[in-house]
Amino acid sequence: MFERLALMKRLFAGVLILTMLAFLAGCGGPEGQRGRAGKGAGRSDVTDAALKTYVPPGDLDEYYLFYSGGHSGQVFVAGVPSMRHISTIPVFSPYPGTGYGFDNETKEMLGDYTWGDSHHPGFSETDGEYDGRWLFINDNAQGRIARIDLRDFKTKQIMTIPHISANHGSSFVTPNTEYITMATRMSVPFPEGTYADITEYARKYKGVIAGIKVDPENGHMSLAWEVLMPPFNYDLGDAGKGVSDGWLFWTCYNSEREFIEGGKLEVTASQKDKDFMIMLNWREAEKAIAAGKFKTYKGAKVIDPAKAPGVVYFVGLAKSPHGVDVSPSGQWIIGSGKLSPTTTVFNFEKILKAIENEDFEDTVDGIPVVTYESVREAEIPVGLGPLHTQFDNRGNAYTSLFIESAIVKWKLPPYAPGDAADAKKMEKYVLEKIPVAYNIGHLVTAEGDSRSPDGNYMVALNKLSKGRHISVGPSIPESAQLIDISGDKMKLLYDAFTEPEPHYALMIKADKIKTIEVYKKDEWPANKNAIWTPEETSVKRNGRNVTVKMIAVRSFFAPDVIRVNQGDRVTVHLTNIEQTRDELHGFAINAYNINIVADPGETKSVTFKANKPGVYAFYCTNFCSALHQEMQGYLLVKPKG
Ligand code: K7E
Ligand code: CUA
Repeated sequence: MFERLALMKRLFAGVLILTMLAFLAGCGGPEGQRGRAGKGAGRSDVTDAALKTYVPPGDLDEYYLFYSGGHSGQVFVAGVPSMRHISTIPVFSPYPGTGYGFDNETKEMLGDYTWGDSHHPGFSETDGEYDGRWLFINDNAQGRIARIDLRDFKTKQIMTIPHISANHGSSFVTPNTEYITMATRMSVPFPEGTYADITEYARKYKGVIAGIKVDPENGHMSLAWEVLMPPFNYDLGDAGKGVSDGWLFWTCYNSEREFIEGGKLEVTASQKDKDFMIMLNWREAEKAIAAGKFKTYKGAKVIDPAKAPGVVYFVGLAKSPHGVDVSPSGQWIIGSGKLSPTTTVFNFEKILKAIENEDFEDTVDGIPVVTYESVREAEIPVGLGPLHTQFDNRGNAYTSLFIESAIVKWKLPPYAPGDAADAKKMEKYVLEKIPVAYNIGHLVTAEGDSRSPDGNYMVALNKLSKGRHISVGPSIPESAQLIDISGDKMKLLYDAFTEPEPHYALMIKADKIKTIEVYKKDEWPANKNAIWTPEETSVKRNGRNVTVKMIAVRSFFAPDVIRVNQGDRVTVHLTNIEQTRDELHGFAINAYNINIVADPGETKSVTFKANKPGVYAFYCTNFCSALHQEMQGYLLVKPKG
């Protein structure tokens, strides 16, 4: 009944919009605009697109889109199909809007860094399906990985491990969240902190790939093992599923293993016709650890693959590989080389057979290279600059083409006998292309990394978007284009714009995420500094340390005056005792660079040195009631002597 009502509302709104659009088209409004901005860039039928993306006021989106914020260090949340930005989750960078990076806990999580470069979000999974519990995201700059709790959309853990320089091949999740990945993008001398001149690159520099164990109860991440790898650049990854469950995959470039000073890596790393795809058997890695086949460096258990056969294999992949993506069944592993006009489909069953038969064409640093011809299913002539691949529920793959500025849809195997051997015959499996605006990096389909993609929506994440919006100067926001993939033809529905700079994104059905409304006094793990009544508030001195237990509730702080002496070390534990959704209170002390926010039922702590004498006002930063302006108090810092 409720659904029918919503549908009728939606239909009515649709008709209204159609009428409006017909009217506007007549006066040349959006039509003229569209012609100007959209030339050759995938115009779609406007009315159809409007109907498919219009979410009437009060209605809800069907999907969450979580996209990485690149070097903003954040994760952005939007709704699909509306593409409306709903929320920003700060992860690797302070965010005054939520007080993130100002309170003691988040400050400690950020450590010495004030930024990160978030690239690849990964959902926790159960049986290969997104389970809506946690979102993991990597930092490509400081070699870190973070976990966001999807009950409250907050970052709960940021982990650094030794030896990983620039964690790009991350954070890819195994089908039951046993592991998430980390990998070195820019090889450095091993172990971490070692000095070796760049001329010793080939010998002394190393890459590391790592398995991060996830506690199934609380999501806590810990380092399980690392594997020492040749000094290549480890790029993208994915986790096996179905037949390839138990395996992890990465691409790499610069298998030339050189960094020539002044030699331009773009040239030197593109000498060879093929680089590699890495295949790691994580159950074998576990066995190697159990059998003691590792050495400990700075607390990390590091496996040398030459001494632990069966853990890692290579297979050739053309040329300057970037994306590797595992199909929903797990049988097809798709590798794309940026400089190759084809994308390669490997057959995982053939890979297993080749490994079993020791069908190897080479060995690199003790790592067997599986014979390419034995395991390649087909090369698909997709077009120029293939990067990343996603999937639908009808046996199709979608590959982003950076150079062509398009998405190509093609058919996954099986192919007719004999076709794969003949490049000409493979052309018929390339079904369709849609131009995007412009120069796409990643793309994402609804639940596209799970065992059962939904096959309805796809988002193109474009790099050099060249406008298509009112101008904001020389720096143009990235664009995210929503594309309908439910029919025979891909249809562009909507252009959205984002802060810098989404790399990958993930789309999950909205009803899979079960958020809390408030931190319930009795249900949420209690903070040891929480208090719930005015009677429990206190200001206590212990030598030069002053501890304040404070409450915030509409519309006052208690205590509202804090007296300290210049030079005291002051800690304020602030509990927002509200149990009503969205009743947030902030706590900012002027001139002390303090700005924390407590959600309903939450306790936040902040410690600072009261080094400036004088009187400083504090106030609530979040508008909380008609008397929000009155929610204020004073910090009195008595001068020395
Ligand atoms: Cu292609 Cu960092 Cu995933 Cu950017 S990466 S596009
Ligand atoms: Cu509390 Cu404004």
